[in-house]
Amino acid sequence: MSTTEITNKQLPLKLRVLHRVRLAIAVIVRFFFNLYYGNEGEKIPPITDHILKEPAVDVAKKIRNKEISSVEVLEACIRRIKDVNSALNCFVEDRFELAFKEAKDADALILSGTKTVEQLEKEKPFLGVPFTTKDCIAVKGLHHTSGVVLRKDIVAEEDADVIKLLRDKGAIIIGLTNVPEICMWWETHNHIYGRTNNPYNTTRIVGGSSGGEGSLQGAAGSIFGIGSDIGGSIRMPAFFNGIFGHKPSRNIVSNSGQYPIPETDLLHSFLGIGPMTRHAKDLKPLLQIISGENASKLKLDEHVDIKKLKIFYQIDSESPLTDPVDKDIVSVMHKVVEYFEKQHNIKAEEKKIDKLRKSIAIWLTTMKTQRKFGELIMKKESVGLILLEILKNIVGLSGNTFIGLVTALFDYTGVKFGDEKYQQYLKHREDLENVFKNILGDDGVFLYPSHPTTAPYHNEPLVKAFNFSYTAIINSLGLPATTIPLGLGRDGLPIGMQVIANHNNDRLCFAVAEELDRAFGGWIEPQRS
Ligand SMILES: *C1O[C@H](CO)[C@@H](O)[C@H](O)[C@H]1NC(C)=O
Ligand SMILES: *[C@@H]1O[C@H](CO)[C@@H](O)[C@H](O)[C@H]1NC(C)=O
Ligand SMILES: *[C@@H]1O[C@H](CO)[C@@H](O)[C@H](O)[C@H]1NC(C)=O
Repeated sequence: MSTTEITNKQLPLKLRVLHRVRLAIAVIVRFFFNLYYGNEGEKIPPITDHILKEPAVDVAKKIRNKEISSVEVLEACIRRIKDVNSALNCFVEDRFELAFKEAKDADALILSGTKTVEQLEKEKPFLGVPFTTKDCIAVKGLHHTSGVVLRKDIVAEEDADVIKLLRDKGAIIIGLTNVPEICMWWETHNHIYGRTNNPYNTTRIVGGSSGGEGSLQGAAGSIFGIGSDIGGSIRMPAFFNGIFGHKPSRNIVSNSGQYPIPETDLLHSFLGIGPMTRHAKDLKPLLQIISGENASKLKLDEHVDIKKLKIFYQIDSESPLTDPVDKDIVSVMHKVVEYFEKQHNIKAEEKKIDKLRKSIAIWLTTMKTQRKFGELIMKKESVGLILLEILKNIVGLSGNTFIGLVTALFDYTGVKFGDEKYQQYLKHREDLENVFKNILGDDGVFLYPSHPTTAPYHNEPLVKAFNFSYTAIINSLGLPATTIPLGLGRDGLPIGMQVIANHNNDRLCFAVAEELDRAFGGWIEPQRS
């Protein structure tokens, strides 16, 4: 397909005016948020246990080779969690005692010599490695609230499939991290555990919904994390907290044990459970494990020759509903393009995919189901009850978050599940999927912002509601995508981008992530100076 076919037309005047007005409002709003939040924020201490800075695969190797014990690694994680959690409020429930028992068992197995190091590497590649996951992914014996007050006493009776698969390979789950109410907003805050803060600057959000996990991984509180992503819930927190995060290709990783469970096959195809790590090289082995029997579809062992990749990029979604992309992000994406040209002689091709302008409308519409959003967060719901709850919220008496209630209210407006408009958007989704399939082929990757700005102040997403379109549209298309950290911006907050590949070509995303991890420095310890 030639670029001209998909070249964007001049925006209509109405939209250009709307865009200008939005920009003006954004500047004014930023000014007030600056006045309110523009303080130092809370400090977090430096990392003292060096093992926390290492890739999970290296930690696993050291444990197998008896260079460090699993118990020692676990102790380092617990010390770090205790050091940072008062400032970050990212970690919400532990199973430290059980984890200690499992770590001792792992060490005993290694010391017993009943298996060779090679056998252990093959059968239990993450033996003794402590990890964490978000509260909405079931861990037997721990709470499973999804940040919904009505669910505050619910305890999971069984592990989610991904947790089972990881434990089977020797990894040790040590606790849960915070999420937004029902995992449906991009600031992590709920009325059970409160609000989570960004390790690079606690006045900023961590993103959502795997926001507690993003914050904890950014702060190096466990060796790796597992998140889930239906609109950017892995990739936004990864971006805001300076780590790698991968949303797998559709229908590869089992969603069983995640709450809420998607209602339809289409929504299942949007949702992906995936790894969140400080090092790119951990992504592939972790996806290999959590894909279970589906791993073979991804051909993860096949070598990827970077020099043979086709690289495409687009820096703006062209949407009048989102801000222009921050200049630090634009500049670093250009540096990435230059890097591939210099190092690998690949001339990246810029795209202007016009249909991306519809991203947010496509996602919001195709996310609709018969179930009302409010049913997930309220005992009984109707427009009247939602309005009443909003009043209660304003005086601090509601179990629901403000944004949760507003979302429930908006659910009553606009397109209805199954109606003519809905069908039209299904068609738009399909068309856009075909555009991407044609561009990407079997050897293409697409570089695109994970988000247009660095981490906003707390509550600021309320006035930037649609800025998550960059990640959300990729869920609708079922494509694999990895957020890659690329240093810090002028405000000291992480910047980066996402790399997208065709269905089941997750290995191309990983090859690019590993290359750029080496070239651009990857994860940077927060508040290091
Ligand atoms: C997000 O929205 C806010 C407010 O409109 C704006 O300032 C910011 O730059 C936006 N970023 C993007 C990409 O939309
Ligand atoms: C956090 O952000 C505020 C407001 O932008 C700034 O004044 C402060 O210096 C930042 N703190 C750190 C630790 O960078
Ligand atoms: C494999 O994929 C199928 C179809 O998407 C899914 O139902 C199943 O849960 C997956 N299996 C695992 C182990 O992830």
